[in-house]
Amino acid sequence: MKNEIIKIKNEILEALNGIKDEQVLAGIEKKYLGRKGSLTKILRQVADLSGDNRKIIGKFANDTKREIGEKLNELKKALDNSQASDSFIDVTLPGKKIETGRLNPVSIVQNELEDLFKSMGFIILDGPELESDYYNFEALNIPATHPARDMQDTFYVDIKNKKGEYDTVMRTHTSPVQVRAMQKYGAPLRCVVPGRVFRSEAIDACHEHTFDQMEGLMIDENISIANLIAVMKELLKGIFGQEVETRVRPGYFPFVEPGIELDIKCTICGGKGCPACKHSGWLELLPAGMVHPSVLKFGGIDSKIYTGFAFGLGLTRLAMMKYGIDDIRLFNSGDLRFLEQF
Ligand code: FA5
Repeated sequence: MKNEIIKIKNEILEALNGIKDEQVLAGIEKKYLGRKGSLTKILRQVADLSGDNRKIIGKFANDTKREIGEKLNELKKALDNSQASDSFIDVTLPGKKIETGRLNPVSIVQNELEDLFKSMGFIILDGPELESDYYNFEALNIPATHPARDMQDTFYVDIKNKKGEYDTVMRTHTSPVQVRAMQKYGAPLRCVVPGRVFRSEAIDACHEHTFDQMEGLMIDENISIANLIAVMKELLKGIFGQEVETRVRPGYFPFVEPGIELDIKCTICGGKGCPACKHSGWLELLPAGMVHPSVLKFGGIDSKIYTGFAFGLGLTRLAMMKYGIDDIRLFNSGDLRFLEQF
């Protein structure tokens, strides 16, 4: 019987060798030490032995059982510990940084303005960047021979019309959407039109060839310049959240009468003069005026009943002034060191 006990002990020790799984361990325990286990069965048989044999074999069997029990407990603890260390989470470690995209500062001010104008009952419209000469100039009271065309030199596109003329341009401003909107919606009308515009321009700290504007248009009965001034004030208050120093002077645009220019005191230099404001202390930001009757006519609106105002906000320059960006070229640079700051 002693030999049989030794054989089972060796069998158990061999089965436990290199064990890594708690369930396998439980299976071995059951197989040998369970109620019907092989070691348990032998231990039961010890009771049938007689005299000294029973004493000696009994002691040997009990020692073996204790030894195996201790070994099993040791292994259980080791397995528990290794599993605990595998699933341990150190909550004091810094988290993994999740990279998120960011909005360009122009998009940020655009979104803020869209919300503001929506709250005043304006709709948000879009227009084509590749525009016809008709909407970009003609319908805005700027015929082909008009000297005002020189104010906005653009990129003409190599597409000819049926008469063999080049009549497609990259739009120089968002104003072409004025007549498009009038033709589509009629009067009364309140809309703003954010978008990209293009000019063949000498580039410097405040002039880009590709920049953003936001057109504003309000047409109704009895609209006056007082309505325009009120909306301009709301616009600046909404973006800057405080009074900013501005000046208004007369401005000439063939599609408004009268026309005004609203300039903002340069927030970069505080009005002392710097490259961002062409050393003048002021930046042209928001030209505007009362819609010219001829433009209303192009839009199919009766100028005897309706009047309206329009403005053409320089959105990129507004973002410069709001965030203290001293060079407009940064916006299109694609430089992440700049873009990641917003
Ligand atoms: C216009 O584009 C007119 N369409 C604005 C308008 C609309 C007047 C409705 C009256 C009624 P202007 O060329 O001044 O106007 O441009 C408007 C604004 O765009 C400027 O005040 C300025 O803030 C911005 N802007 C003009 N040129 C550039 C440029 N090259 N780079 C960056 N911003 C510019």
